[in-house]
Amino acid sequence: MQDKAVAKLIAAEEKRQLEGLELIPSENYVSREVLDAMGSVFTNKYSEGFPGKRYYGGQVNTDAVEQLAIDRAKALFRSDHANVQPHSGAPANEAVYHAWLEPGDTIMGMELSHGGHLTHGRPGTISAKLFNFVRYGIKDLETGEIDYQLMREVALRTKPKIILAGFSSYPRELNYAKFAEIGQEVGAVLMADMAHIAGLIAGGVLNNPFDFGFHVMTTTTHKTLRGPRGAMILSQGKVGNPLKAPDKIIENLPTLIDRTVFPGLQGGPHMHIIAAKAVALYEAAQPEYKLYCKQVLANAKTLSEELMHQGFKLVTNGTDNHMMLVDIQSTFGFDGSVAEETLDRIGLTLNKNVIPDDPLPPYRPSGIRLGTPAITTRGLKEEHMVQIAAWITRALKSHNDENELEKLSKEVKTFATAFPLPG
Ligand code: DSN
Repeated sequence: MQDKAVAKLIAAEEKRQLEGLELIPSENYVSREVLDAMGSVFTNKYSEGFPGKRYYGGQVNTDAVEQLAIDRAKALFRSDHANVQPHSGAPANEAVYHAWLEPGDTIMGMELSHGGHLTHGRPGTISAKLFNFVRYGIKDLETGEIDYQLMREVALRTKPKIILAGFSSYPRELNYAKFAEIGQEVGAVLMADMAHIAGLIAGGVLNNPFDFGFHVMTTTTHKTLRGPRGAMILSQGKVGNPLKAPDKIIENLPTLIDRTVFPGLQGGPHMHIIAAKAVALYEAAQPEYKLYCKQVLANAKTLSEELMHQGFKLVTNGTDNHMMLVDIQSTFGFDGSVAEETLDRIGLTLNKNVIPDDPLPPYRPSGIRLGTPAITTRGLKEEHMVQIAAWITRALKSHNDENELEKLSKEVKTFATAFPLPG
């Protein structure tokens, strides 16, 4: 590379990734094939429109590659329609909201400190300025069970046009049948934001909301799905859906969504990223991907049990998926940002995170969030989770002890470099 400054930074980032262990639950390592597609000549092409209907010439290969991505996404998630153009998860969610809602309409989403995402109506966001968000949340912090009775009461009172199931920090399975029941009663469209768990749904280890009558699903493509950074919107467009959501909207949903993505929110799709999405979707349909997903869950279960065994307080006392939330403040008397910085120093990367009803502010919250998708891609198994839990415990117990942190950092580096980076 002629540009030595950027070349140096890329090499340094590769070294950082190799010598540490990635525990941020929304990150992963992509394959060489996904990297190659992202770095391909599709980067050079403008393709406003959709396959077969574009506004520029020269689309023979872009049409084919986008159609491949669409077909693979539909087959993998069992949907009638797929839009693979959203640049990332936030615009994918915006596109669904704007497909048929009017400013002032109501959307029901998860309480943010209980696990909901910023795009689920955090004050100050564009969607929160335009729409009226109402909430559901966790009833029992020991089990993580959602308060479905309260959800129903609020839904009956506020008549949301969308009921949104989904989260970025909730370690349990949602009861999609309950969502569907309430959605049916109030005539809401059922939307699932599956960004964190789409890969695990594709791999068959977690439930698919479409099997419970959901109408729309958004997801990023770079988390458990192990693709490029980007997103997709999957939708069902058959009239006669068992739910009472307005048939006209359901019938037109795919078209409304396509129009909202382009030209509503975006211009030219990123065809190199769409090519890489197609590759990732191919990989997620292979038998070894199912084994990967099983291992992600097995690792998460072992890591959460080991942490609890070491005395950590886990929100909901465990996990059903790939992630766990740990209440650091109540165990150690310091906040999650101190834990994040301490563990960063020894090569374990994770993020500070609010816990349900957190008394502390988001930048210095009580908890941390960690997960197993990336380390499982790296080849780590249950026995390694025991080691990681022990490192976390030792580091946090001696977070002011420079010598101990230095020693731990060397241990992590020696261990991590034995597991080459995929790709
Ligand atoms: N930023 C992502 C996460 O880490 O969960 C959600 O979009």
